[in-house]
Amino acid sequence: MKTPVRVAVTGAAGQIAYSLLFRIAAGDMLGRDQPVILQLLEIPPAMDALKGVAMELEDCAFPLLAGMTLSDKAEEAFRDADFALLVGARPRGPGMERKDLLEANAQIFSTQGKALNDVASRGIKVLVVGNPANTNALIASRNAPDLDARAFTSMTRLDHNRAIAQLAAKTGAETTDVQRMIVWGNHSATQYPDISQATVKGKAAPDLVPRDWYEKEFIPTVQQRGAAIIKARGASSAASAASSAIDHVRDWVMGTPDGDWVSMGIPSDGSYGIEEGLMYSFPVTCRNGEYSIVQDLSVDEFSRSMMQATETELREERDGVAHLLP
Ligand code: NAX
Repeated sequence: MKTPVRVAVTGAAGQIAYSLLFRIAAGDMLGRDQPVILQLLEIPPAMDALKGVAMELEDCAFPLLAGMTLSDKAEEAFRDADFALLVGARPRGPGMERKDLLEANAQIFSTQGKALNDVASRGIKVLVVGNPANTNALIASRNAPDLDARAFTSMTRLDHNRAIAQLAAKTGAETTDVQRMIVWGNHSATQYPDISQATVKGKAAPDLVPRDWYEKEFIPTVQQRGAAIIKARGASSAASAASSAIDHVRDWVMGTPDGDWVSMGIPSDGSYGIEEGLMYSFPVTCRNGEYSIVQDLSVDEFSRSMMQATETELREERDGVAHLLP
């Protein structure tokens, strides 16, 4: 048996975690031969609920669950962590403006970035799920100067998976028939789900669907899917978000399949003209625990303007929290 790895999860008593933790402990994220120690972080009022979740995890008698810690202190939860899934965030309350939400979360993620910097494993991989995910990841990373900036990523895999499901449904194909989907930019309504490179059973996707459907139905449906789930379910996406977080980390660690790629929010290196340093979603391939941006894809005028619109929003979010960026 391998040595256990330490996986820190924040917001561990929340909705997403209620699905995520059980999948991690079952081995879906890091493999069926990789024991894990879960290091769970919550805020003090949620510690009782967190104890309940921990009792249920215990009751599953997962063979791979090698230990658990529960804490309301980031320095405890992140100690020696090999992975951190930052799910906990402040939800938008009544009367709260977008900038208030950004500010409240910026405080949380600057504190957590500092704690990761101080106590986490130097080889840590971080996935930020809590919204606004891209900007929260940027803040955490900038507050962790001793860690590799590339260790911080944000989740657009749910958007990527949603886009695959929509295209598969439209073309009467299986999701596994769809390859080379891209989600560019922010995990928000400005994201650009791009099928220009996508294939369905090896055929170019743009040739299989009407342009009108792509621009007027597909893109808005993927962009607004989170809101549609809230309307239908009365609560935001939880199990699907957890499943996508599992996909994100698994592919980062174990690699992407030959001939395909995934979308991840990562620090821009200036590829495709996107401002360096912004936490922007790109198409990436993963090998040996490292991701690289897929290069030299053709970008037409429509795509360029969509990619820039979401970049502009990310710049504005970053500028709004500039005082918390060292
Ligand atoms: P919940 O409100 O059910 O759970 C969040 C949990 O985080 C709560 O238990 C809360 O006590 C805890 N928390 C708050 N501040 C904390 C802190 N400073 N340290 C540790 N824990 C803290 O929300 P849930 O449905 O689980 O969603 C979590 C986050 O994911 C939200 O920000 C949500 O907007 C975001 N999402 C991101 C998605 C993505 O694709 N990137 C999709 C799904 C989801 O909307």
